[in-house]
Amino acid sequence: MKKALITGITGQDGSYLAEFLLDKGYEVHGLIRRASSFNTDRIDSVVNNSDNVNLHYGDLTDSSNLIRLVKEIQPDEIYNLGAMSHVAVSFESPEYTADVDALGTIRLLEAIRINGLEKKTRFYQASTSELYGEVQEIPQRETTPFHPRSPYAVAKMYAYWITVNYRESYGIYACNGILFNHESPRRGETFVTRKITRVIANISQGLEVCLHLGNMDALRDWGHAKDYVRMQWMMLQQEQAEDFVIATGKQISVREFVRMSAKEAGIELEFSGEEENEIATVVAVDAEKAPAVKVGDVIVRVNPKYFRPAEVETLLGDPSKAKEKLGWVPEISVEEMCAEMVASDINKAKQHALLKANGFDVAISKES
Ligand code: NDP
Ligand code: GDR
Repeated sequence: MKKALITGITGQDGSYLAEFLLDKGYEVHGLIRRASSFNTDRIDSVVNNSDNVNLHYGDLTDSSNLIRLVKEIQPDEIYNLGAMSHVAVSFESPEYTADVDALGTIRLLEAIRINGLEKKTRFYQASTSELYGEVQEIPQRETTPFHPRSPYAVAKMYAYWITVNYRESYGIYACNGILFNHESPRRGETFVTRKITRVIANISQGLEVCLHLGNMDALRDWGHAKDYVRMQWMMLQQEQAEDFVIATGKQISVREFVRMSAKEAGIELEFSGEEENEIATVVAVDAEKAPAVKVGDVIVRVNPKYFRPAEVETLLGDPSKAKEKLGWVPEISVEEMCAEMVASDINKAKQHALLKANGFDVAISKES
């Protein structure tokens, strides 16, 4: 039975990857952080239903912990998905972001080396399209130069190159998946797609009145996390370690994702105004689907507090290498993904609305 260690197992990708590896017959080990409240929601069902998942307390900032865990587990594969993964937050916490995202990667690679596992343990690094930042070429491929635009992306650039360096220096099977944005109903609530589907769902059920966003012109190449974790595993099953771009090859704007999500929830929107004054007004509504919404309601506004000190305006990946060498193609379209996310968030919003209607106190988190 192969053993895999996943950092970031409690996150979006970690939870899908754990399920995927268990299906493949792996013994899965996951690093979890001690928190003041439960932080294992995304993996509770898989942990409760399998004897092959083992959770270990630890942190990417704690070398001795990582060295000991790698020694005890002797993993065949390590997936380094753990990170302070929010680009906007990295401007608030740049040093911590570097510690976790950049140095955390070298700590893990050193744990492999210190334990003499260079020939046994394969290493996957969660690299990112944010490396391209101010894009130098459209679409972006493995050979496109990097120009990171945030403390997060700069930290991930160190992680990218140290992974390449340990492959070249010590012969470790170490590779980077340069993944473009990928989403799902399990996406963190403050990333833009999930914020949109969550707040639109709440608005449709009368729990919130307006969605406040930053730059709606931003263009992203959005795929589904389920498709992308499959590729993370595929990358570790080759003869030679190599880096791959994982993307859909299509892009849409944040505004288009808002329009698509609202339509899924039975709401037709018209956008007007520019930049900080842009709004979206309801022009038609399916009263059965969105009982709390009326024609003429303004349900989307721009709030400059969500603008970033430096923005990544456009990202579009070229996944040809992954297709040619690994036969990987994404199976879930952005439209299907959006529909799945809206349905999931409407389900949650309906539960909250029902509780509220029956006199229970329901606090809707405004953290965004
Ligand atoms: P999430 O934010 O959902 O998950 C991040 C995970 O990292 C969580 O399990 C979190 O734990 C854990 N973590 C955070 N800080 C530490 C730390 N100090 N020590 C140990 N673990 C820590 O991210 P995703 O699942 O979306 O992304 C997975 C990886 O892929 C990340 O590295 C991200 O940067 C990268 N990536 C993501 C893309 C995307 O579009 N989703 C695209 C490209 C790259 P906790 O639950 O306790 O907070
Ligand atoms: P990103 O994702 O920064 O690409 O990083 P995010 O969803 O946060 O932003 C995408 C784009 O939407 C714009 N935007 C907003 N973003 C957020 N979060 N909240 C808003 O209100 C809002 N309004 C507009 C942003 O400015 C941006 O242009 C994600 C993370 O998962 C990273 O870890 C990963 O490496 C990259 O994707 C690829």
